Amino acid sequence: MSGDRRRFFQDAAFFGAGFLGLAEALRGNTQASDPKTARAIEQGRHHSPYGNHKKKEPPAPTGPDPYLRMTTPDLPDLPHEMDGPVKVFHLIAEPVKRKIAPFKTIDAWGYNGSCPGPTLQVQQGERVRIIFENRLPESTSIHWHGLEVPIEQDGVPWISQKPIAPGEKYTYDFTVHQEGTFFYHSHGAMQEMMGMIGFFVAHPERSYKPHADHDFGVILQEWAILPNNTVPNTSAMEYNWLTFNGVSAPAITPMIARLGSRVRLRIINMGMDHHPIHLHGNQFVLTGTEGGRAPESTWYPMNTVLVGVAQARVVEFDAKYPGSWMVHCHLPHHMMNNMMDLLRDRAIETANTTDAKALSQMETLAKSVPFEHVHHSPIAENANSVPGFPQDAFMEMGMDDAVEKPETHGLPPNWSAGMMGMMTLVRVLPDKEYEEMMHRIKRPATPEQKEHRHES
Ligand SMILES: [Cu+2]
Repeated sequence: MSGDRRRFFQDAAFFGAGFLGLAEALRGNTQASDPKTARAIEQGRHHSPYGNHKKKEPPAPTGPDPYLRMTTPDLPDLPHEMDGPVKVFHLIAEPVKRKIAPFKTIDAWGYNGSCPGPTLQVQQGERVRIIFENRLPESTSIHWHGLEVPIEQDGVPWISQKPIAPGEKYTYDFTVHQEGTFFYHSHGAMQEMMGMIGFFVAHPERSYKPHADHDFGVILQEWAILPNNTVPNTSAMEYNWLTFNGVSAPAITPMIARLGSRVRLRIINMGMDHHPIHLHGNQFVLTGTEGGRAPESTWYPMNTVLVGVAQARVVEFDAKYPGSWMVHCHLPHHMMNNMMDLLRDRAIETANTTDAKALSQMETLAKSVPFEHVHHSPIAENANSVPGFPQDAFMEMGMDDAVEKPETHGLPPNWSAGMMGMMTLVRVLPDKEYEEMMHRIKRPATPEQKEHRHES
């Protein structure tokens, strides 16, 4: 493989896609309950057999949440309003443009302008009303995965309800008597693979023990998107883009934890593959599944947790060691993004074009994007004579500036070259650095500060 050829494939990995706009801002909270919905509730169609009548009064509707909220990096929370003791959410299914990497925006489907959808957070015992609107071009419904709801609320087309037609609204209404890590998703398999999933977290009535200081959520997804395409192939069985919360490394926002704190990490999977999620430099315990909290007697040390399809896994660890610790899927092909640099040699035959044509095309594209390939890892002089070369070295493409955000402040130069696919960091910071980081996150770094952003 000539240097030019290699360079072409490197470029193709990042420039091959369309240059579409940023994901739309979160939309929500705009719909009012319609008469049909109100009537349905009055008629008791949504009555819970789990007996919210037995429950004591839900938590007070005003004031700060009585629990530690989960943070979902790169995804918003869905706002709510209170109708008496009922927590009311407005959830809208719609097409979404999602920027999964600095130069790759895809046409996915999601909720309220976000893919995956925004996070819903409630407390055990609360009654919720989700006023749902379908702005997709086809029918859909919402399934509340893991939640013990009345059959009318189960969200399976034709079994528990009629499909919700385009333009229609539907109200889901139930009492959350469980605690744990749940999710909502379309109950159409292909719609799931277009991205239609989100977190539904039920915080316990009484805090978990031991107490956690940080609570993070990660949604695992895989996508099959051909070069120069923006629409995922939902019938594919092989994937070339792997995301946490709808973003591929190195664009995934690192999680920030204070040294000495206890960190909870909730991971859910709504894809076609299983993902062994590994944490560097620490041991964690499995404290919960998609069914809720696990008894402490079942906890044992581990550092890799297999998150199967439709499962939730909750792990906790004490952040005893300062540093930027990787959290990543350990399947080798899930630690990469689009493997177009390997197209010609190993996988798919590219379009029939000459090197000259291809290079000219790539040069034109490269000029239009402020992105350069620098910081290649060294290779041996005889590299080209060694069978199997190249493997990883030439895939390392730093793009620190393109993915810079307050949470990446202080990472060593070219940090982004080592991060691809399902990969992020838990950055465990001592008090002073932690406070500075929190300040920076609230107020993004100024250009002057940016100049001094790297550790020496
Ligand atoms: Cu994986």
